Amino acid sequence: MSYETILTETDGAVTIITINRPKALNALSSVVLAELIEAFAAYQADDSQLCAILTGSGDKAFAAGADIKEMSDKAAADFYLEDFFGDWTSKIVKTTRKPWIAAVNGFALGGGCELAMMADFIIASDNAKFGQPEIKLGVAPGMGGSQRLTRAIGKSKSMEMCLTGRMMGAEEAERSNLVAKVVPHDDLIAEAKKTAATIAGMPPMATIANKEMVNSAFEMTLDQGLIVERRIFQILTASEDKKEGMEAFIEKREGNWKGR
Ligand code: CO8
Repeated sequence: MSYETILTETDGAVTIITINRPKALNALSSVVLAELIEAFAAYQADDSQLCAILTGSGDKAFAAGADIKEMSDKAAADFYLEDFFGDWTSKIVKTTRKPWIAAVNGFALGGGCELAMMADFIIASDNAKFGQPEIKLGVAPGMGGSQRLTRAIGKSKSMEMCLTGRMMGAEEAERSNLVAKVVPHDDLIAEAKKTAATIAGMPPMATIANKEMVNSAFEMTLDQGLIVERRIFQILTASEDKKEGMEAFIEKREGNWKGR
């Protein structure tokens, strides 16, 4: 499959999707969104692919936000009637049940920060910079920044970030629980691939189940979430991979996963 604004490749069971508009600092246009929807659907549909990485091309940016040039002349009615950028959550986050990692290689601003936060977790290079600078454009986050950033780093820091539009460096982002880990810039993709390969080596059904459980913590009360967790655990005990995993442990060998 060939795309205009993204690149896709596979490395074993790991899919790598790269936003490829380096001259525009990988700004997120409607075309990028449409192509990412296709690429994530292809990843989800391919049983040989078990973890994905999303990154940006070039050394400077993961994505410097939604494409300001595309938005500048658009009327409010068009944003509303098209439900502009309404598909990120419904057609990527909700439909990608398999895991994916954002490998943030530079600026992740506005929609870029919001896109990184849609991933299951973020690995950042030491030159990554996160921010929600929309206020400086007379607007505000529109792809989940006010919600996901606040859940990730708490009200005080999120409010300060949104109200000042300042950027947060990688070290602060790790300290604030926005990112899972920070690695040297030149090692980013290798480290992300290593982590993705570890995940891809896990029993695939258990991987989806673990993701579903953690995500339910954001949607439910503690009591509801604990029930979801227990029920999914109980369902997994009926899987062939549970039998294999426990036998493999006892026999001191690696598991040979069936994915069911
Ligand atoms: N959109 C379009 N083009 C961009 C964007 C962007 N977000 N960011 C950078 N570019 C382009 C620049 O225009 C420039 O292009 P050209 O060479 O043709 O002039 C090229 O990328 C390089 O950028 P700079 O020369 O500015 O590079 P610098 O190193 O000087 O600065 C910065 C880098 C600090 C990242 C700077 O480019 C910048 O501030 N960019 C904009 C960041 C921003 O404001 N992002 C938020 C955008 S709004 C948003 O994301 C809203 C999301 C929600 C929408 C949902 C609607 C419902």
